[in-house]
Amino acid sequence: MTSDKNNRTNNQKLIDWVEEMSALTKPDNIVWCDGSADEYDQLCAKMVEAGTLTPLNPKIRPGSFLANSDPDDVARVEDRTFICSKSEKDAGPTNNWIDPVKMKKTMKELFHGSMAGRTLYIIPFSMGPLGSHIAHIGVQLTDSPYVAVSMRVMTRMGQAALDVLGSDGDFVPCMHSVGAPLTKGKKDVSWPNSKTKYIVHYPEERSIWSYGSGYGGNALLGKKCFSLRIASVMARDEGWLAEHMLILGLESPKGKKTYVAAAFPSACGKTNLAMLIPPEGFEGWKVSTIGDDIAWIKPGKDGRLYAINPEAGYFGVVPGTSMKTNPSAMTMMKSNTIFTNVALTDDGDVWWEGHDEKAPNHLIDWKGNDWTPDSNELAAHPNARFTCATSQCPTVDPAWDNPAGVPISAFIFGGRLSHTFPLVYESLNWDHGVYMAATMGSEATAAAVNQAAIRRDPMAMLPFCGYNMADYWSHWIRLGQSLKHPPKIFRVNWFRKNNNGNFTWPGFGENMRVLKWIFDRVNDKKDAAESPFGYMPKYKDINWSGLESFTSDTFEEIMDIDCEAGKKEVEELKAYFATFEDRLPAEIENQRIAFSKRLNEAPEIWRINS
Ligand code: O2Y
Ligand code: MN
Repeated sequence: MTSDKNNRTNNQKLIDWVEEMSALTKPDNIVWCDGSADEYDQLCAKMVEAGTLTPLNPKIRPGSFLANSDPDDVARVEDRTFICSKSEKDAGPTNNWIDPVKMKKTMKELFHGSMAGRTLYIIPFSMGPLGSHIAHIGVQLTDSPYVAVSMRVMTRMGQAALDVLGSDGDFVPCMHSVGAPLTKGKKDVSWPNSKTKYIVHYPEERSIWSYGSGYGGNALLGKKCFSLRIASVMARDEGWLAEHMLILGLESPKGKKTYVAAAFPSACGKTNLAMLIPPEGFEGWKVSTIGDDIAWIKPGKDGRLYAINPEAGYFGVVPGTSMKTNPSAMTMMKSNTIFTNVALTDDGDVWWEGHDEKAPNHLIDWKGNDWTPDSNELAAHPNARFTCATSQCPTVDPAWDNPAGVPISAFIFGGRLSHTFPLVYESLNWDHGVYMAATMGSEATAAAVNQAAIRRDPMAMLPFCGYNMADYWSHWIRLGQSLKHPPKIFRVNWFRKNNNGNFTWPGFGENMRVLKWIFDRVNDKKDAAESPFGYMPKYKDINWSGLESFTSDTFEEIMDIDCEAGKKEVEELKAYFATFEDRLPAEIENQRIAFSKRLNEAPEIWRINS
């Protein structure tokens, strides 16, 4: 075993941990990553040689690569993700739990010798601007060079993070192995991984052990594992919020700037909303991007909440991205981008379903096979991704790297619901807003027909909350009640369908019209109607300039409330809440009862225009 430059830090906890983990995993080499451009280039060159990366045509996509993963390693593995708190009840009914002592034994057996024949990369990183009081340090150990280069894009990685850590700073240890030891003389594969996969979190210890996968959220441990599952526990204990939220800035033509944070379930277009381009009718308005996936939010001395995006890059879904759906993302990925699991064109560029250009006559698909438009297979995997630095985002907000964070004036929660739920509504108060967020969800895609059951995804945190979901609701309630200036809370639903089964709302850039009403509400314009769901805009309260074809009658289709359907929702929630037993906060059940009362007192159909 060779080891280089392990004098980069005098943090004894880190040195001891690296020693212990390298003794366990037995790598051939150890590399302390410095985060430099040279190191990145060398690792990419090594992966090109190994067949993991294909360089793209430098005339079309300078500095860019294509990676094709193993077809069995293409997404987060929720059924293999565990929250190993000491007590099962602390993980709650929505998480997989195994006793932490038992799980540690399993992990140690799996990691024993797992890096033989490979290099162990030590990756110090900061989640959040270096030195920010909202940021935290992690260190990932991994035997995957793909993870090492991805972490350089997605985090502030390398020597600068070690400098912030100092000699006695604390860090979250993130242990990762693809679980494919290389025996001497055996030829490596381009995407090593193991059929056995475990993504394990120890909330009390604040540590992560991930085994067997080299893909995305399973392997880039700063993202979902640290910034959401472990950070949500840190946030509960320390009085802040770690959320699955984009953060965007809205600036009026008069220069008034307001920041909002928004949570949507995975694959509901968060990146598109975060980079929205205002449509015709919004001349002089600007939308700017702080982040597209995760927000760390802490109370400030002035009684407001301040948010940072802990990440420094995007790991965005590619299929469906086009100049129509997200021109900013298209611009962003023109250079210096790692694409994973998209198709390769004959001239060395990339292509995916939903691209502006129609499919070329020939491609190499994401599995490495010849592909033509007649093929029955998809050219790109539906969860194909681009990895790209935030600094390349054309709509990046000037404050994206500000250690102080940005003040949050509104939280927006959305799901994918074809009926009952209006385009937008605002909570009556903080507790009601927490109830609205706790009960959000989407219809299962396959069952997206009328009145299909809702798969609840509270605050879009179902796969990401590192502790009991009901305790998490209590934490939200307590935190909001302690704030002098809590943000207002909104629910949106871009997906309501009309009687013909078609989406009524055009979405994408037109969502600006809803954001503008939210901007007005938080900036003290009071125009709204009070419905059983909450405060709602009347037709006249929305700017329709540039979308005059959207009439007041069409607006009714997505704003009127069927109170009978609302009552069914209240009943469904009774059974759902019962699964949380004695951990359910009384405030949440009280909100359900109050909602039921409002529905009972309302007409069968509550009409926005009456
Ligand atoms: O499959 C993966 O590992 C990607 S999941 C992902 C990636 C970026 C942002 N959000 C998500 C998500 O699942 O919410
Ligand atoms: Mn996400």
